[in-house]
Amino acid sequence: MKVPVVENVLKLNDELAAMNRRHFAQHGVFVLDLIGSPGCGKTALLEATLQRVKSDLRVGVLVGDLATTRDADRLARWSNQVVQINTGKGCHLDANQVRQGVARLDLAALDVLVIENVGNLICPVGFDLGQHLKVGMFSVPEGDDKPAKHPHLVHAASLVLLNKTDLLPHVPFNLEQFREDVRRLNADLPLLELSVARGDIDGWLDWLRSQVA
Ligand SMILES: Nc1nc2c(ncn2[C@@H]2O[C@H](COP(=O)(O)OP(=O)(O)O)[C@@H](O)[C@H]2O)c(=O)[nH]1
Ligand SMILES: [Mg+2]
Repeated sequence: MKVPVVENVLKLNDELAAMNRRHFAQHGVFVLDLIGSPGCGKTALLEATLQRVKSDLRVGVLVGDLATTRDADRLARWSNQVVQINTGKGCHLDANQVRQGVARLDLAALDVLVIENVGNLICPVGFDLGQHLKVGMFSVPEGDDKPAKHPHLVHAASLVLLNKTDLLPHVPFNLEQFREDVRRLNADLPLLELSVARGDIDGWLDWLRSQVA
């Protein structure tokens, strides 16, 4: 019987996620799991966030990628609380990897921890990491149909971001359709439209501050 094996793996992950969640609560750290395609701008958003919130929020980042420390190197210019996790062939982070990554951080020095998951709209959705909320991130060049084609992310998320709105005049993208699909899948879900490239991320920063408060 294969099914019990799969259930056991997920059960173990859930137990470790619950442990992570207790650990975060003990230190009063608010934790987000940021999920989006490769290249949608997750690291760019976090780089901008670290620069903009420096004075009022202490933000750390755990960043997952199959290979390289390139994202961590970019982020480490703005915070000394950054850890890269390389997953090899793994298409998502799991609670045990997060547990190991968090051991390298000083949680007492943080208000917020953002986990930048491996770029993928599918695999990360089903894995609890111990986060408080999942954030789904899309971007204009991916096309307006991505929420409709990845409904599980939209269901699981507490916030949806649409990045690269600066490209709206240059690529075919039906913004009304995108908004309508998100609304249809998860009626009360907040949707923030951003352009990290233009520094247009105020809505995100306000949301982040309100969640921590
Ligand atoms: N035009 C445009 N490009 C962006 C924006 N945000 C990020 N990028 C670019 O998108 C590419 C991927 O960004 P990155 O942060 O590495 O994405 P990640 O893979 O989701 O972490 C980089 O070349 C960024 O400069 C944006 O708002 N507009
Ligand atoms: Mg990245």
